[in-house]
Amino acid sequence: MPPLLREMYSPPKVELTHKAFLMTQKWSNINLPGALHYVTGTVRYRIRVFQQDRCCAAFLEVLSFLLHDWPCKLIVFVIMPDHFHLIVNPRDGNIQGFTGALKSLTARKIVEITGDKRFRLKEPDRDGSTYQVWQDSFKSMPLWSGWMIWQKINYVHANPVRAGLVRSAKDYRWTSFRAFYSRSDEPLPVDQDWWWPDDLEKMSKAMKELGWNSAGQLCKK
Ligand code: NI
Repeated sequence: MPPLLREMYSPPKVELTHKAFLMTQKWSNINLPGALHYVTGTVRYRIRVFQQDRCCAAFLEVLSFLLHDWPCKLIVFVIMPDHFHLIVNPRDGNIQGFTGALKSLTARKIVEITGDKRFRLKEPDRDGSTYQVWQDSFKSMPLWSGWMIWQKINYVHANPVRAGLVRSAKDYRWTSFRAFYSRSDEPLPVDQDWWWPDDLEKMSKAMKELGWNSAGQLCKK
């Protein structure tokens, strides 16, 4: 193939972003201000508390309350029987803080609602709490390219279908599918605009600090 023609062929962008994507798995749980964050939380012992609609409703009530106090874009969400997934973009980039607040506020509610003794701790925690609802592990992954973001949006919305809970993603009650595609307010509205004005600036600064180039790859020095 003549060199010019070869150049005209589009570079393997997907492969590049895929590499970048694999990197984020290695580099997960980092705060990357200015990026969207994919967050997963799992209930301790995988107790299926969210089979109860009132627990799902309480979770979203707390999330909506938190979003008032903590400026954060909500892109998509799903509440599964024993875990949740969210894509969010907190204005201050503090994903660990935001998720921590969400988990501790929802934990209190879930203990109140279920009264499930399996959440009780044998001894009070260092912070004095007497129960634990969520698994300790914190799982978050920064997303910055369109490819990564759409891959995760589809993954989040496909959760209930893959788990065999519904035939079609739109039929699951505790997901942002209808809010996302039909701008429904039920069960909770999502943000159409995913970004804060200074996100790009923040993200390139953060990437530079991590030694990444704009494709999200580690620069060789
Ligand atoms: Ni899942």
